[in-house]
Amino acid sequence: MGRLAICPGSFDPVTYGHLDIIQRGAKVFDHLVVAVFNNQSKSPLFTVEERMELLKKATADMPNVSVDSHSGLLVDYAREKKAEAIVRGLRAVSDFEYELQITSMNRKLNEDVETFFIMTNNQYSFLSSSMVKEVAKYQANVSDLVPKVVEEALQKKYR
Ligand code: COD
Repeated sequence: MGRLAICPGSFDPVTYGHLDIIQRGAKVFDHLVVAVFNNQSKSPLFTVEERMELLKKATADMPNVSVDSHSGLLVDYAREKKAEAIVRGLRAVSDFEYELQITSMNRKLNEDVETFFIMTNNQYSFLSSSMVKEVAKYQANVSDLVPKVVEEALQKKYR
């Protein structure tokens, strides 16, 4: 079966920043499961099903990547999947404290799963789903920031 890692997130919607992390994570692990969670502190634009659909299309050319969702705790999901690692991306310093909190909590809940961080590609260091949504809402061009399927889905939402 090989080494399995989970790349968790809200992915509301998936951006080129996420895809960069997913692609690089998939090079290191035998299998990478991208798992969509509902982050309680964010009110989502896309449903979990819509977010999964967009992720599936955006990762269709990555053979060792699959897409799933879970509504409970990340560490329980990791245990269930027998994952060895959680993969997260780091952008600016501002991400650090948040990630440190999540990682510390997750480690307290499940000592067996290790979290790995991948530094953002400079090109995407200021890219976030919330900024993409903000910009798309005012009909600005987001084609450099998200795949075509996501661009179209955003246009539909904000029409
Ligand atoms: N460049 C590099 N990395 C990026 C970029 C970019 N431009 N944009 C995003 N990323 C990274 C993020 O740093 C993150 O690692 C990943 O991509 C996903 O990002 P988001 O914003 O979609 O995901 P989050 O931060 O909302 O995900 C939060 C979780 C869903 C992981 C969290 O809420 C969670 O674990 N929920 C389940 C409940 C739980 O277990 N809670 C206890 C832990 S606190």
